[in-house]
Amino acid sequence: MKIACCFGTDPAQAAPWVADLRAALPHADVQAGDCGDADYAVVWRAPQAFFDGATRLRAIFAAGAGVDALLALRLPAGVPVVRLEDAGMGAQMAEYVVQAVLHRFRSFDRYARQQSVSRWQAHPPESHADWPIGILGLGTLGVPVARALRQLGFPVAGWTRTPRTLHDITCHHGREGLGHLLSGTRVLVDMLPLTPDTRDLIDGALLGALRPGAYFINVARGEHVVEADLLAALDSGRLAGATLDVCRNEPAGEGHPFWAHPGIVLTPHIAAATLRPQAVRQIADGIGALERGDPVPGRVRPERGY
Ligand code: OXD
Repeated sequence: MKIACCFGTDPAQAAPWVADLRAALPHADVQAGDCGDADYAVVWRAPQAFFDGATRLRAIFAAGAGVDALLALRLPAGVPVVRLEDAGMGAQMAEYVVQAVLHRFRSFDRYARQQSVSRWQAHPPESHADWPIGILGLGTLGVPVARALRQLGFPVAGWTRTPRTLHDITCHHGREGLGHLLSGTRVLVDMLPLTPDTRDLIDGALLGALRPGAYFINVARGEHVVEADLLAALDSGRLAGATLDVCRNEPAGEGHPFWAHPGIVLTPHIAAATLRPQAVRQIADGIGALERGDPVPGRVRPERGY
């Protein structure tokens, strides 16, 4: 069995993956390079050229959760794409979103501003009930985030394309459901996949439907957000603040308005990193399942886009 790995245009990036996959699948011939006659591909940020010579590919494993960039390529027809399911990312996402929510809920943003002017002033505690949180997307990563926030005592609602039921989380779906979620939300968390339906979803109208003075957290994709509308909502005070782990064009250039905006906390797409040991285990298990003819978790439905 041959496995080809590609992690961007620099072959050195693939080296640790090749080593770990060889250790996990000792009978496989694992190489960095293009697809050629490989049976399986393991990729992240692979260029189109990697797939162009594929002759007998049986599955493509994405070493990440979002497959928008991969699905935008011309992939060999009919070859299944499998993405990582959690693999340690759910816990990281929960940590990131919890800290972002607590930063505002416990007024750490205000205390940081006060420290810069040596002001010792306490603010009265807030009640969790006044901070309902709405999560867009309740997938493999959205659910652990929803549960972590719920455990802290926040009311949590989620929005999905199709109906879902989760204990203790209010679930909305469809266009109408989105309106219900937004009108009751004080902190909106974006955890959606990037698809034609979700591109530019977060615009002035959507932000304007949130409770006045709401906060926005984006740990998904920058392309969901109309950045000029987000800045306008912050500047008008309609939105009180935003914590953004992503932006439309990454990396954000020196002059990007997000860097200097007083209402924005910007981090460089680090909310949930791919953890190689967990990812390699999951990919090796997935290859094993396909070899046996068993179903493999994380299989992408291309018509749906995730
Ligand atoms: C992912 C990401 O999709 O890192 O895994 O953005």
